[in-house]
Amino acid sequence: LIASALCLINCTGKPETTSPQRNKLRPKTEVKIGPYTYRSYSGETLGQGAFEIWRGDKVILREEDGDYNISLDRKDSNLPEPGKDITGDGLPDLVIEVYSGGAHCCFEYLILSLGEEVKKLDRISGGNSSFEFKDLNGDGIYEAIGNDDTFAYWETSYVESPMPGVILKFDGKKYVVSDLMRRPAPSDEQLVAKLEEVSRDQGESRWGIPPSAWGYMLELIYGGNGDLAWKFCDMIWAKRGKGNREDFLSEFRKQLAESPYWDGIKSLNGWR
Ligand SMILES: [Ca+2]
Repeated sequence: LIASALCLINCTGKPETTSPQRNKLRPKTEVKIGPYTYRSYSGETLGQGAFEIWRGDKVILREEDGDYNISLDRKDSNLPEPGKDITGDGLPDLVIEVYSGGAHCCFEYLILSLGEEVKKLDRISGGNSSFEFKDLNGDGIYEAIGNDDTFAYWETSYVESPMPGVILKFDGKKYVVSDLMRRPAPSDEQLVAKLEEVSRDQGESRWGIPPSAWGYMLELIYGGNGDLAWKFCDMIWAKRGKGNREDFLSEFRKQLAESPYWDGIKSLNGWR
């Protein structure tokens, strides 16, 4: 009720946060892409900027309450150059990185198609992770490369939290887990070497095993070698596990299923 009441006041006129007294917007970046002009603005504090897409004298798309960046805003940018077709349909695209501010969180990537119409193709929520857009396999369609922060703060501090790498591809409609994430399965020797390394890790948890243990399990799962993750868990548990391993695994699986990439991770591993 409160939300809709506020909307009646603010959604009809200029939103309160952008009124001159509250948050003065300063022009930041302007670039022309075909018939469109992209304009971004900095707010008084980080995370209070805005962007607009103009066609002629009309604003077609506007968003605010974020820090909006395109590749021109950065040297060595992780984003494609404005207007570059990254989806393979021949139409220009624009990737806008949205940063909401705060100590860590949060990055989002808005992918726009700027053809006859402006279309929002997808919005990737990176959470604590930034993403890089790059054509990894040379097919002309850009992959989005980042990390999954589903396990941030899980059973440990932020710095010790594993964040497995993800590679997303555009499937014509949205960004989904790419087969490029597949890694060759480690040999028995490699698994044993990893076991030695992880057993020596000083890191602690209430489960006895260090965060690097489930970090490596995630690395195996995110490389399509999930069945070896359970094997590795047995191995490390025999050395350092505390309490019931099945309880740990059930909590771990529950957290894993929270991942925004869970469906793709399941098919990568042939799990149902
Ligand atoms: Ca395109």
